[in-house]
Amino acid sequence: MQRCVPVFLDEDLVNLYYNGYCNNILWPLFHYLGLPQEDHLATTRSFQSQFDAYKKANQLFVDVVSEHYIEGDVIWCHDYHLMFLPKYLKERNNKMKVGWFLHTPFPSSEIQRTLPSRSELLRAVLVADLVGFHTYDYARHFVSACTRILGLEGTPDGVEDQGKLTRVAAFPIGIDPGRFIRAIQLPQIKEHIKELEERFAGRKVMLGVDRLDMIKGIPQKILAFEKFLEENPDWHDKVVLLQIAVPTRTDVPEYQKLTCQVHEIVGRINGRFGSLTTVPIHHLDRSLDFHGLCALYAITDVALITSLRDGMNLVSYEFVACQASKKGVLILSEFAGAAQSLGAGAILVNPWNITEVASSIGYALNMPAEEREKRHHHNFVHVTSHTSQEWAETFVSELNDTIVEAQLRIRQ
Ligand code: ADQ
Repeated sequence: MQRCVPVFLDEDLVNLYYNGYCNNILWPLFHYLGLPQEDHLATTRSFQSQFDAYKKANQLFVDVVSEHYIEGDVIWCHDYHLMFLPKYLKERNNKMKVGWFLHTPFPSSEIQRTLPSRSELLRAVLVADLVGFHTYDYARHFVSACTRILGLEGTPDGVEDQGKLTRVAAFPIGIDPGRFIRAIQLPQIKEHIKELEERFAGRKVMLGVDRLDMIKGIPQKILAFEKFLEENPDWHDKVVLLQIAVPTRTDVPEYQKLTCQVHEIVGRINGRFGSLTTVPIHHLDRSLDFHGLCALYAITDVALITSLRDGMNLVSYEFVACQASKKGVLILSEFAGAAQSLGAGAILVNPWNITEVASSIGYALNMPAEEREKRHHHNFVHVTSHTSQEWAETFVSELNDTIVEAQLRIRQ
């Protein structure tokens, strides 16, 4: 059976659709960073051509899906790149069962209102049978955008338009925890863990693992660590921050600027607080392989996740899965979707408040074992019982149920 089928887009379309509308407009907007603010007229013109390209690219996906569709199939559309898919699919064949899931936050309707194509996008998604988000808040924002912008009726189950209900609900994603738990038991990883522990002996290890994206709050995190070092000279050579940042969208000027900014801050802090033999921050601009990542998660005392906004944030889940023996502390942004599931076990912080993050670092590093164990237990139970498999099965089974219920309603 063919498991993956490509959709080919030419370079111009990739620029306008993927780099443009998806990543220059929707991504920042959905993360509360607003719309791009260039010269107004130029923006309007380029906005329209990017939006046209977005619709065209979505049509190309529909062509490929339709070619492979077999009656009875369930079609699950993912993310902000494909918001027109539900509409275009149903236009081709109204019998298709279509679900749409958003991996990013869905912002407050006040933010969504600023988007020039706001109504068209919402209407295109509403054609789906089931619309899913990571958290109840995002689902609520979507329903209120539909009521305020489109004037439709919100119900406890979703959005109603002339008797047709689109079900809207929260489906928090998870990870495959077994994969991480098994990995850290492998002899070669145990060996790697031992090497890392020797390498950082006598120091507490703090860890950040993020794509190098503005939403991940990396500069804010490093500035908070600097403030912690400033205020706690006793810790200077007793703690190290390992920040692993995978470069993304490296051809985009804003991302290049972010990389330079992070390098500059790291250089300054290492210059201020480092010695001839040690530095307080190890910053890597690259991704790690799975085993390397698991070993790092396992030796970490405090994970520091300070996203300014994040749909869920799976790094926090992966860290918890690898901490069965160490029981390290998770400092987590209250603006990550994961804060709603791991909030009782993590230390929640406002990533914009550098002073608060700095004092949370001190609290985490000094936390007594009993409290660490209690917090870890809470998170571990959640991560191991809310898996990616359960997430996918729940979404698909709800999609099937929603369609059966809709058919029953029509017959009544
Ligand atoms: P992302 O923004 O990519 O995903 P996240 O959920 O944290 O964010 O997942 C990142 C994945 O990449 C993790 O599996 C992590 O292990 C891996 N990764 C990150 N940095 C790495 C590194 N330096 N080396 C190796 N691997 C690295 C989007 C949304 C999130 C949402 C997910 C899933 O932005 O909010 O949680 O989708 O829905």
